[in-house]
Amino acid sequence: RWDDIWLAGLRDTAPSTIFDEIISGDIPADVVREDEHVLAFRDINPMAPVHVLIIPKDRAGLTSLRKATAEHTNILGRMLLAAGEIANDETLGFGDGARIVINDGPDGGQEVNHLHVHVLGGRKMGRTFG
Ligand code: DGP
Repeated sequence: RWDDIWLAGLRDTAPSTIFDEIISGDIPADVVREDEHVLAFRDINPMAPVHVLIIPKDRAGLTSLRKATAEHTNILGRMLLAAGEIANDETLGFGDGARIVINDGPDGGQEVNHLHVHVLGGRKMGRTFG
């Protein structure tokens, strides 16, 4: 059907990743928040006292931010709003600030091909981006 073809076109055919297994519950994760659209959980290899990853539950085309289109405006907004709220919640009692990062593509330091926003906090961040 036409809408199946349309939806297929929006979908990313890249192989599934470990994050799909976290979404399905096959691999456990320390979940910070979950709703219909986004899942947030603690990074297994934290780079700061607070290190949370926010991912879209439906990857639909979003292995990487560079693949995003206007179709993804809603989920991108939800992810950034969640990032701000989680940064506030998780850094209560620490200073004033957090770092919100998206690594994009191999040369951007992205290792898992499922769009994710890093929320880092609980320590003062340096100015270097590696
Ligand atoms: P990036 O390099 O931006 O693709 O970040 C991927 C992050 O995902 C990295 O900081 C480690 C984290 N990570 C990888 N595998 C797992 C996992 O199985 N569980 C959790 N909680 N985090 C993971």
